[in-house]
Amino acid sequence: MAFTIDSARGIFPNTLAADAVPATVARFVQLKAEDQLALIWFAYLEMGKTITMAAPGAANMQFAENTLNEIRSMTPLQQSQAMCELANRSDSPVSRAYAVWTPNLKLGFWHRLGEWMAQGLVAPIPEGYKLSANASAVLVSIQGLEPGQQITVLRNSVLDMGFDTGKMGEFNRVSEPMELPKAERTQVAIEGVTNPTILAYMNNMNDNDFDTLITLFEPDGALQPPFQRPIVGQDAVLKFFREECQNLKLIPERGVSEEADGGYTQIKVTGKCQTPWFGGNVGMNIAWRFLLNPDGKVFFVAIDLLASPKELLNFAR
Ligand code: ECH
Ligand code: GLY
Ligand code: GLY
Ligand code: GLY
Repeated sequence: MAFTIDSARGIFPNTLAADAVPATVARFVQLKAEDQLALIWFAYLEMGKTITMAAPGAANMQFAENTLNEIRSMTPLQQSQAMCELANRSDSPVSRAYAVWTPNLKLGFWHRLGEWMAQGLVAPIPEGYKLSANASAVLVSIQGLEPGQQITVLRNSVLDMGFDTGKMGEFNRVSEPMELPKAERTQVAIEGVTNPTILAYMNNMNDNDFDTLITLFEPDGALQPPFQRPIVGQDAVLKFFREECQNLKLIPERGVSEEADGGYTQIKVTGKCQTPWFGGNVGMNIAWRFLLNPDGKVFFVAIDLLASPKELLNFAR
């Protein structure tokens, strides 16, 4: 075999990812729970001055409603405790419910709590709360990042919360309802890339047509999201698409395509990606590093959040 998943991960090795993101999250998770919650609260207030976050639709939040209402009916002290237990990844009922939610449900849950905190329905961060020196330093680091990296730090910090599913035995993941593929189909154009698999990848992702999208992958193909290990095999990748990729907007701009060993083709594309949470307010700078097998199927694709806009033009090998 010309490539393994592991060797495929090394294609286009000069691609510079935003390593400040995992570095900042690693510092964040070391902070005590009160500091974590207050830090995000301050970051969230500040972000709210310049960019708006879309509220998830009620239908999307239905599976988190019971837990949200439980929290709302608690005393303020219990509310603060429940939030600290989430940050501490403690074993509590709320922390267990949260653990099995897909990322958008987790984010939607905190979005609602944020609204309730602002309205005084849920215990706020105490007036005049003073961050520790470490927490202040982490906040300063976040403030220094570009918006696409800031929202990735926020997202990844929130996904780290809740009880560890690894300690739970069998469980069923709880996700938002699936939407139908879009009737209006996207047609991207990529400067320097005409490969039909790549164009179909972008278009089907944008159209939420995951059943078609997955047919572009070979059965053992893999997808590596930013700062994660590869997800391997059509079943697992399709599950990921359904749970985490609804309503994304991929805006590829340019790329290069070249032959690799064994009849494979390696293609790097750069451009932007928008999340439904922020729409056109935040464009993340992205690279897609594809390795296609001799039949033109995706053997591997890595999605990287780039270190800077300059990286959008980096096709050095
Ligand atoms: C409050 C205080 C108490 C504690 C907390 C609070 C609330 C915090 C809230 C945070 C909300 C954060 C949000 C962040 C959203 C980030 C979304 C991102 C999306 C990135 C997507 C990418 C997609 C890339 C991909 C591509 C592919 O080709 C394949 C698929 C895939 C304030 C109450 C916690 C409310 C909403 C960063 C990059 C391009 C890999 C997916
Ligand atoms: N060059 C980025 C990576 O291999 O992950
Ligand atoms: N508490 C360690 C740190 O935040 O760096
Ligand atoms: N508003 C973000 C979502 O689609 O859940």
